[in-house]
Amino acid sequence: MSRHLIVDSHQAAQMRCALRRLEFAAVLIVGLAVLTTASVCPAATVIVDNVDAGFSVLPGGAWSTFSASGQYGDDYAWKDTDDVPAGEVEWRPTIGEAGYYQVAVWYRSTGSGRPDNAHYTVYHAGGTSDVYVNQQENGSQWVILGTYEFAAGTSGAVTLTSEAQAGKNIVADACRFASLIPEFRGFWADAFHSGFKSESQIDDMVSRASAGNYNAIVAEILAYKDTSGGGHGAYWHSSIVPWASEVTSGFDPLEYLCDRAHASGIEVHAWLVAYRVSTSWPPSGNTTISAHPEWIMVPIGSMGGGPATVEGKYVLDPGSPDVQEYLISIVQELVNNYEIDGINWDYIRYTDDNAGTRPTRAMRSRAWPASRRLPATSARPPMKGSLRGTTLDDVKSTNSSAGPGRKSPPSPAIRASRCGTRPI
Ligand SMILES: [Ca+2]
Repeated sequence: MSRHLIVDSHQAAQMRCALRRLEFAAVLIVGLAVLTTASVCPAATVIVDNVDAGFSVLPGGAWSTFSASGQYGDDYAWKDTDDVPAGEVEWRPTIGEAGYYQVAVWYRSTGSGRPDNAHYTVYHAGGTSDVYVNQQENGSQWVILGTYEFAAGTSGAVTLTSEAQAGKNIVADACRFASLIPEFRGFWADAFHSGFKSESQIDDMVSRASAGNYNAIVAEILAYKDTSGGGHGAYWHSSIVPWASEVTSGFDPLEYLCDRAHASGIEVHAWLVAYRVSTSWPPSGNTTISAHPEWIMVPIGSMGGGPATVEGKYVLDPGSPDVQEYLISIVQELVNNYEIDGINWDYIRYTDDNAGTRPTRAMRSRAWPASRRLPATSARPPMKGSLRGTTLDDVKSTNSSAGPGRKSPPSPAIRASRCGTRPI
């Protein structure tokens, strides 16, 4: 499965759901400050046992219960197929999210004592489906009735009638509804701790992710666009952003991470801090941004001067088309050369109410001294939409050009979530 996922805090709650369920405490998790939205995880699998509230004996003949090895849970219901009147039972799940579910039933088999034509009826979004099961075999395991679409809620159900092969005892035990909705069970591995700084760290992280049943790693391969400290710089062989200190000509963390994770069936999503550059000026190692101080967002009180920090950091101006093109070039480099499965934009917003430039050329021209103003009559392309939208457009049109030692580029199927900037 290959996809591109562009997210910010809106999807963090989904990740938190996965983290809660899987209790994988050893992973590196940051960005928890944005994990503030309470949410309810949709149940991926619903099992209704004969003792659960979703199980009921419908009007008609009564059913007995019995307990024996091979049952699901504490006991099971059963009925003589010769009983008059016949009886019927029902499993009615509470479906958390509409979609397709694989339906399976559990019964304890005693061989010839069971009917060979137990008649189940599945009530689903597309109507009803009758399924006959030979309860003389395949007992004490999930026996699949098929895959059906269900609406959210309690409109779906499975019933079983005791009308079956004569002289047998039919069993009604548990029924399972397993969602086929893809789950994103990811965690974030930040750039400021161990995790993907060496081959041994990556081996360990992927091993833990696999053991924890994760299917995605969101790795912060670009936290700062300079090299002034640990965790700063690109964690891949970039020709655009200076390399992090751990990156060498012989070790490409992103390439190795993609290799190892994909070998374990785990996706790799590139976590990029969108606009943050550095804590000092000029940004060490980044000659491109150093040459473009007009790309830097400044507090309103500092407009007309040189680069200034916003909340202690030099950050790019989200309203600048040059900035957008610079960031898009980074994404294109990643998509062209690595088998990443998604892009995770972080801090894709203005970080302060009192800083920035309005997204009009005229406003920027007034804000910057003449020596740094944008050309008033340049052939600059028109202001594009959000960085997210620009990313989608540009990455979709990116041509493949894998370099030596790199992976073939993925097919950039892209899914975007709600995210974006807020105006100043
Ligand atoms: Ca049971």
